[in-house]
Amino acid sequence: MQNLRINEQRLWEALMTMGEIGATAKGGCNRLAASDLDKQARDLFVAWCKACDCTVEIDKIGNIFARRAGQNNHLPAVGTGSHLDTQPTGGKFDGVFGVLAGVEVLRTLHENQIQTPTAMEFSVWTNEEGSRFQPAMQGSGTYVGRFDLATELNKTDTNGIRLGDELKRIGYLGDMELGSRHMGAFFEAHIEQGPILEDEQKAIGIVRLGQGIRWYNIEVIGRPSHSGTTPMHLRQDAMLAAASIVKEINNLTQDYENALGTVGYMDVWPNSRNTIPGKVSFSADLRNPDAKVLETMHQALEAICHKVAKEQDVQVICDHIWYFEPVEFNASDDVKAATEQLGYSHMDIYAGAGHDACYMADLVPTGMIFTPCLNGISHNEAEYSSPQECAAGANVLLHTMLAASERIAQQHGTEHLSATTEKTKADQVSAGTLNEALN
Ligand code: HGY
Ligand code: MN
Ligand code: MN
Repeated sequence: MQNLRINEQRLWEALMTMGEIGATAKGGCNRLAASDLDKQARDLFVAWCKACDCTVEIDKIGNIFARRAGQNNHLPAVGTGSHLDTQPTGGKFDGVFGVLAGVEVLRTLHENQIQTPTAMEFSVWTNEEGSRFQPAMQGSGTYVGRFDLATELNKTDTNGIRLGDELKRIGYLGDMELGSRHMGAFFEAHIEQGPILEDEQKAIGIVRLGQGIRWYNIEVIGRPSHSGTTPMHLRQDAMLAAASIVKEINNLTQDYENALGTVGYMDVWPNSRNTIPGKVSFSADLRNPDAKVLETMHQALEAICHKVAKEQDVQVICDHIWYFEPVEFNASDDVKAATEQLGYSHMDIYAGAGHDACYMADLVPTGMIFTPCLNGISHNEAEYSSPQECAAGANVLLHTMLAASERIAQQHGTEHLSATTEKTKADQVSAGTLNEALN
């Protein structure tokens, strides 16, 4: 088993085939959550898994679970997975690499007819990106109980279309209960989406922590008025106020180590060049690996909104819609052991982006495997990871999952054994009973 390796070429072909679904002219992917393109990608994933004798189930928020049976299917399974939805100008690797590294692990086990001690589960999580519907990691967050199912299914996109209706339309509004998979460990492979592994020339990132995230919907309400007849001192200019807040968000990040602040979405009303904007709605994304610093940044943002409202005689509504608390991955050492066994260069790192594994860590021992990406670029059509880098990540995933499966079987075997040992002292339980109990 130590010499088992995934098939680099087959993984690359899978990535390029999946990348054709929603392909953009600049070589990226535009495959928004619960869109027809997302359906096509999901269907392809399901077909690939069924071709390797998996059973497939869909839960009530559209998460997909493909299960490959093991020797003892009563034991908790080892899971892996990521997401297939992309940013509007996304790449071929964000999320997709983690899903297809899982498929490549599946194919490697299948073609070598390896029966793993436990079942293995390969998953796709709904709307990890949080671009079309908010928040991010919506499917995994709802699965672990961080979000309310009905509330999330009622979320709408900017055209007022409901997530629940879209999942139904694309055939992925399942009936499986959330949180019901019997898993004992979860691992997610993902491109780093930053420059560190490339700069440090490391093949693998052992992800120790997922940083904290706070998202906001901010609405500035001024007074629409004629751009040619309204003196500057009489204006209630929603755009000027919004721009002041955007600039202040950038300034506040200078005050704290590792602080990040981004305004990525903005909607202007009435959006006419000769009318002073009456209303500007925009997003704010604050991040920090330290929960206390992120809380201080949150308070600073609220103070900025009050200050601008007062100084510029506008109304500012700052709606804090999502808080993701920094998370430590408690199965990172499994990833490190497999990486060292395989001889790949590696370093500890923390995740700047959110990931589905960040929520799975609520339920089971969880780890993440990072691979480098070219110039640290992501959420960009130029996103790129080489076949060799992808293969390294998938090999680490394969051996991390195999080791976890062995460990779970031993743990349970030991429990059974210790239980049986207790019983043997009392009533001579036979080996047959042990096998019966394990199977
Ligand atoms: O926002 C994030 O970090 C991720 O791309 N959903
Ligand atoms: Mn991602
Ligand atoms: Mn992303």
